[in-house]
Amino acid sequence: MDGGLPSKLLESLSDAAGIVRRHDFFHIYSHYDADGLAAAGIVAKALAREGKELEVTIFPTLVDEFMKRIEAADTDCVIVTDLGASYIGRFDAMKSDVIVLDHHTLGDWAERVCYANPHLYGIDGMSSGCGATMAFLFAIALNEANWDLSPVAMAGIAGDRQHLDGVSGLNAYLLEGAEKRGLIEERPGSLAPAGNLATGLFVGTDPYIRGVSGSAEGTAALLADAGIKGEGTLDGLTAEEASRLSSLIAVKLITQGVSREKLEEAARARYRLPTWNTDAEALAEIINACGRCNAAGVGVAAAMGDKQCLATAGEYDASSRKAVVDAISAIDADGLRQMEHIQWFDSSDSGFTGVICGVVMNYLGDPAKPTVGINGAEDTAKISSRGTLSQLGRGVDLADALKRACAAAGGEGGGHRIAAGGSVPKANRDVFLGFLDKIVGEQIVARSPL
Ligand SMILES: [Mn+2]
Repeated sequence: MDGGLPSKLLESLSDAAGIVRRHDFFHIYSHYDADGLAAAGIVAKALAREGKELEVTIFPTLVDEFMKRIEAADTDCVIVTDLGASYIGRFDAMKSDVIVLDHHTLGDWAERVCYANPHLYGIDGMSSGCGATMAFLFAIALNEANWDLSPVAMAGIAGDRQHLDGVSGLNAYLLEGAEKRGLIEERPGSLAPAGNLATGLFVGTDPYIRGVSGSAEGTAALLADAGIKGEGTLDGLTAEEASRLSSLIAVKLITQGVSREKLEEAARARYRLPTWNTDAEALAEIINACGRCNAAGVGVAAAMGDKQCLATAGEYDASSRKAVVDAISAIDADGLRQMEHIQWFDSSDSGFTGVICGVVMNYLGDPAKPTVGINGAEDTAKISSRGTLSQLGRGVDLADALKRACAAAGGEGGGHRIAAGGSVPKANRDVFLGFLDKIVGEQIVARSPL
């Protein structure tokens, strides 16, 4: 590996490779989103290539109950990806060798654990290095031949939305090396969806186009307005057709109040993965669908390149995309509740809370307030929240707000400043919302000039 990476990171990665060589069996723990499943797939593939045996366990988030399971498992070596930053002290106290490859906000410093996290080197783990990036860097430290896993890591990057503002930091190191090897190709962006246009517009939610997304009539009308007939794909359009379609979508998004910042982001560059015959966002989508459909194992196997699991993952994706677009249309109709500093919706019937939360924040909600989704289908309500960069600029920190509001309501929470989650007893939902509204209000006041 060259000198493009921080020396402290290189040191940890080489320690990790050393630890791997000392053991034959590994237990990998990871997170159930696209980034976490991609990270687990990358580590599993790299270990399998070394002839190692392994087991993978996926958690929706790392909470005390799951931490106790990791502590109780009798394994010589534990590898934790896309999780763990807030439990470093507990990992340190374990008898097994532990490798943590995370990118979440720092908690304790590691004394004994082999720990790699972009934040440790002054690199922003929210934008410039994700769980899959760290897993990939670990994989190439183990063996340079693992560069072919970079497309999976790019899917993890896309899954954690770290490509939106241009690829930077550790992700740029990955992209540059992968482009050189012909494994990832950057393509110019468009507001029109990849693949079949009619299907993509109908089930697409990024961007969510009011009156088009989720509506067969709306989709047909938009394509007719753009003068596009039949089963077109973006690649098959003339330059004039493509630009007419993109402009019509832009007008609709501006009319529904989408910010210029968001519009530019929606027309972001795409990353084609030739060895996977898809693009990074599409691969992230189908891996993510597995986590959401309680089939995390399929997601890990798909990330490892298993053809049959990739096909199954594609089916999960198609059905979940329809459910998501329907749920968002319902929230758009009258499902978004406004509080003073936050806005929230109930997703107990639909699930998909995190995904919906992102779409509502970006395309439908009040851009000034963080969006919160609450799934109260079970006794423990699961919470997702999303903010925007401009909210962060005004002092909003959802990692801190969720951590404190969940704790105050008898639960646990945390994550990133711009996107955080947690859980509370369902009966305490309104208590939680009250605390969260107050905390976010205080964060904004604390930042405001006197
Ligand atoms: Mn992640």
